[in-house]
Amino acid sequence: MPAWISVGLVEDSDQRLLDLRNGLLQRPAHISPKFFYDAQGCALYSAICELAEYYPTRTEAAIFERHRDAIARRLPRGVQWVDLGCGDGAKSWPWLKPVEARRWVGVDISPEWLSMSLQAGGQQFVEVEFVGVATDFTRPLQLHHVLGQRPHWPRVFFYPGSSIGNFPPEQALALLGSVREHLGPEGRLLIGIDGVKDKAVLEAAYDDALGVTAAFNRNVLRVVNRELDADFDARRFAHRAVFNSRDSRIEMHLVAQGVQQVHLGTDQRVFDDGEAIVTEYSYKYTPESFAALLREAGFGSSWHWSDERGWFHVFVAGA
Ligand code: AVJ
Repeated sequence: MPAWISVGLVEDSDQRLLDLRNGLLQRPAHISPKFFYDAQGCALYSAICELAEYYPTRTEAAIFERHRDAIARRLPRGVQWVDLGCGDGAKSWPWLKPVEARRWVGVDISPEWLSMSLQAGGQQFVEVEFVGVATDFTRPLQLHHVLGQRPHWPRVFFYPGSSIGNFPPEQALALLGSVREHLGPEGRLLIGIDGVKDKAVLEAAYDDALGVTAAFNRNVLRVVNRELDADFDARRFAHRAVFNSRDSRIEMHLVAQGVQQVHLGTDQRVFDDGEAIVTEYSYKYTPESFAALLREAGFGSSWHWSDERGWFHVFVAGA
């Protein structure tokens, strides 16, 4: 039976809702991308990963497939494999044998995803210890206690999918620094990074022909309605995705189609016609800019692998 460890609810739910409400009252209004991922949002994100235009997931998978042995040679053996934002855990499984994993530590904001992945992994890898930590890593990681339970098992932090792109450089640096502090002797970070590329390719990936990403974006308004007792009309907000090359990020917006008065519980907010709510930034790096960020976060060594087109980069970093 997999152990279930829940490290408190690291973010208390009152604060979470206050932040959500305040973000919507500010100008410009914004919603943290962590609110995308209710059950409907997770399903839509899975559909995004199948889209022809959305290349990151399959490009990263191809790099992993092709270079698994070379990458694994840069990782220790007998490890605690820490999957940050594990989701269903599927991206982890092919790595557990090559690194002779003794323990899998799934970290995710969603307890539902965690219990799914613990179940799935526990059945497939009977010799491996399975632990789940329900937390939100928009704040510093607090895994010293859990990882310290197995003091001699080296740690590999796995952060695939270019999810770090959701954080502005400042916060990305803080998260990387926090991972760096958890590494211990021989520890490594294995991370996937989406590359800077042609603007048209980037924008198509975030504004696909079938409108799946638009649905994913607008779904967040249903989440807000539920969480804040609000009355957004999702049909009256349009999806927009633009690449801001100065800041090297995709920006996703929801743009009001006509003036709209929205109740947020007991508050009210009027959106002008054409006013945008910022729902997500997705930062893109070059191999050089990401290597520099790793150095700044205190990593002394790094290696990387890319696909032929140079669209996506996989890094291993160590102390
Ligand atoms: C899950 C953060 C990696 O930024 O590409 C996909 C989320 N948003 N399409 C990304 C997302 C719109 C995705 N990450």
